[in-house]
Amino acid sequence: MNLELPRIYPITDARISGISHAEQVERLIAGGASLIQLREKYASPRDFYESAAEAVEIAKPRGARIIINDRVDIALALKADGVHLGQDDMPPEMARSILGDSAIIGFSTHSVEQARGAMNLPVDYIAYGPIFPTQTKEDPDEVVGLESLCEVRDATGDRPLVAIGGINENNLLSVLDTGVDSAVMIGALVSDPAKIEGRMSEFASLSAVYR
Ligand code: TZP
Ligand code: MG
Repeated sequence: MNLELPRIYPITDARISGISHAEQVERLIAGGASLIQLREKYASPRDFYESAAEAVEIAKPRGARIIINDRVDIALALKADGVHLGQDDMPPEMARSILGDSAIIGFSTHSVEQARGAMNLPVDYIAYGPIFPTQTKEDPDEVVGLESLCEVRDATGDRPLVAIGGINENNLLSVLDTGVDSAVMIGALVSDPAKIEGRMSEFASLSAVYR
């Protein structure tokens, strides 16, 4: 469990961007992304499997890693690099036993208590949020804020920690200042499909000072 995370961790969203996961992955990689999560809350498992397969095809030869949101079965079938699980998804211990030691497993937490609890789980990184209000997630948990993020940073030691929720060009540096390993972004990166590559590369250079 010694995962090196890039400072910017994009997640795809086919609804917000209006383009496929594969197209988003292509543009994000062109802008410098090296780790991308595919998140699909509306398509059927079959459609998600098919669109994720296309995205993995794009990412593999370009050396970018793909994490599948929610679906351990799809991650396994596609030999994706890992899975991202929430509090109500399959337990991380079970995902670990299915996917093996080399898979990246990420786990969402929404309170200091949950983040502390995640330290006892076989997960490669802990996600914490929403840090700021977000329009992207339906029925989001309560906003946790930057102060609480600092508390979670202290509580998680050297376990990789990523921040999520409402992160954009105006608050990115304040998030990275807390010492988190990555800022996860959806809307700020993919909501205008014509700007995905440019925004990814802009955020990557803005965050380069934290390397
Ligand atoms: N989990 C907590 S907030 C969130 C998720 C999936 C949505 C983040 O999207 P955005 O557009 O970066 O606020
Ligand atoms: Mg989930």
